Amino acid sequence: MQVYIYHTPERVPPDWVPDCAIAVDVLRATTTIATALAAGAEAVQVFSDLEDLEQVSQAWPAEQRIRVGERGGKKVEGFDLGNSPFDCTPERVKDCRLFMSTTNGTRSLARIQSAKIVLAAALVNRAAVVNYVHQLYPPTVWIVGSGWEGAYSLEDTVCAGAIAHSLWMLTGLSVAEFAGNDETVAALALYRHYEHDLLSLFHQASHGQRLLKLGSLDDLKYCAQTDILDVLPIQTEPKVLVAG
Ligand code: 3SL
Repeated sequence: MQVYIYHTPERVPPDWVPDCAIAVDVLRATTTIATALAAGAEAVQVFSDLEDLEQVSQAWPAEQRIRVGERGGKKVEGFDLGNSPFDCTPERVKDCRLFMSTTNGTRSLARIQSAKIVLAAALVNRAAVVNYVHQLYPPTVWIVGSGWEGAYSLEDTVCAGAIAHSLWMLTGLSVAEFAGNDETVAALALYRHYEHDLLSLFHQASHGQRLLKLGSLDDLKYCAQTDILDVLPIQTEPKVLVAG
């Protein structure tokens, strides 16, 4: 198995489809997706474009649809929810489909939709994703961070490093055998440096600071927890994820 980390969807090679691709947007889209599916949501359907989302969700029964829209860290006007994992309680989301568009995370999922296996991962569900990938043992794995509007983000890199680190430990391979690109080696090092203080890294990250200014400290604390949800968000049709 070889693991390639890409910092943003823009960095993904255009002419190559991996055996398995994992989208990461730890602050906060993939954390929210994992939380919603763990709370019993029927599925999460992702959109890059808000108008497409409104049109497609219109065909769904009103009592079973929740429209999640975030731009710049804030809820989109007229939508049911913003992108906080705390909104995804069983009372609110059970048996509902979330129709979701966020600034960056849902674009990463759209970018990797053609991979043979598509997963969404965050720190909260890292172990569930790692165990599944290790059992499957696909020859090529991509971990794709979402970044912020095309730019690198610390929090997605440290989460990609956390996933890669657990997987690497299970494989018993050397770093040279395991790492498909330099980004993977760098993400492993970043994770090992911060693994016992992920929240402090989130405080330093520019998107962490953006969320703190919006009053979302509790979201940062929640998203910094590792392995608390045993849920595997897996794509069953393009851009639709269910609990596997
Ligand atoms: O960029 C994204 O996709 C979001 O996760 C950003 S936020 O954390 O909801 O602000």
